[in-house]
Amino acid sequence: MRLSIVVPTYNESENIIILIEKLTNVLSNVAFEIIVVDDDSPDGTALLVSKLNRSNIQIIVRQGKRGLSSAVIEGIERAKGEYVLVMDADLQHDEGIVPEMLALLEGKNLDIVVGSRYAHGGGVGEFSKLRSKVSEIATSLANKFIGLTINDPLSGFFIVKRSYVLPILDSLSGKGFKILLDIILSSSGKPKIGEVPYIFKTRLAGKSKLNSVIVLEYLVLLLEKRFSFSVPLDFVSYMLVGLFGVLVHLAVLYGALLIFGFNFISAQLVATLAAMASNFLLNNKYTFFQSTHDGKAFLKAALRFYLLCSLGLLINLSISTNLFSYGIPWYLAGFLGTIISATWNYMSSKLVVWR
Ligand SMILES: Nc1nc2c(ncn2[C@@H]2O[C@H](COP(=O)(O)OP(=O)(O)O)[C@@H](O)[C@H]2O)c(=O)[nH]1
Ligand SMILES: [Mg+2]
Repeated sequence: MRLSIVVPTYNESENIIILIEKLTNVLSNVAFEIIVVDDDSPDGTALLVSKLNRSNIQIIVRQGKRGLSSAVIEGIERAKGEYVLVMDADLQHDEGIVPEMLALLEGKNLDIVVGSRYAHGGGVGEFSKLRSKVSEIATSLANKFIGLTINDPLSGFFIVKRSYVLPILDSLSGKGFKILLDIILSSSGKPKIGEVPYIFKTRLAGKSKLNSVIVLEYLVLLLEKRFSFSVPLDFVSYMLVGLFGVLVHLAVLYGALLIFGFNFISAQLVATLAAMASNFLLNNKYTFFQSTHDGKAFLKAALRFYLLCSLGLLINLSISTNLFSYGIPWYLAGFLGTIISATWNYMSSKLVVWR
């Protein structure tokens, strides 16, 4: 088979069938298969595809929303074609250029051909100002940081030779949205890359799953690849949220003491509760966005979070006061107590609150 098409989906029931029809039309001369990798979308995307009952369409259903890059990797593992095309389900990528991409790849014997929004003749359609800016900065960062010279290293629309990507599948980070960059950065040599311009279309149905966490994911990916280390992204996010919590704490402490005239211990108590609230809300929205709680579960989760963090506070107090009483200097005792309780909070949040 010449081409395997990997399509990651999350709640794309309004788009996926249209995409399959469009691909089938445009690829009438190509032997291809489609591999849909769905994270058990609540809107029934997977069921819809399996009802088509076509022999050249496979569907992988994974439990829980596990992320775009890792979905693409699972799809590539399953692919049998000589080339693998990765594209979104939401019709924003122009299937019309696929034959041209394939011809370029075969004609020039390249490793990767990218559908490019930023090559001459391409465009981003109706991106919001903010998103254009973020996309522009992220692109130039990738080029500077890594020494790439392609116009759109963050594209989610590309063809790669399967024999090129197979040996590096295990070294991919699998985090976030930036699978192409991940592939390029994980190769040992420089891949031979071509680009075909296209205009990124506006999403007509369904919602974008992009949120601000991906900016953080992106930076972590760059750092990881540049310096070859690995940190769990949610840990970085948790600690940033915690630092912000300290600011909230100090601000509320200030207000309670100096504006509302509380005594110190009540002011400190109110500030602690406020910081925990801020930590809970931000972690719920960003750090653990893949298992966010809302509705009834929200209150239950908040209660658990408060209990576990209070326990963290007790651990902090008992460790630091003990260390201090053994003659360890105050800053070291305070620091160690804080680190240990922060780790406790992180582990218990991850394992209990946002399991
Ligand atoms: N399997 C899977 N697919 C995802 C996930 N997040 C996004 N997608 C799919 O990845 C593609 C790109 O996502 P989209 O939200 O449109 O990103 P945007 O175009 O950058 O706004 C779409 O086909 C989504 O359905 C995920 O967590 N798991
Ligand atoms: Mg999209």
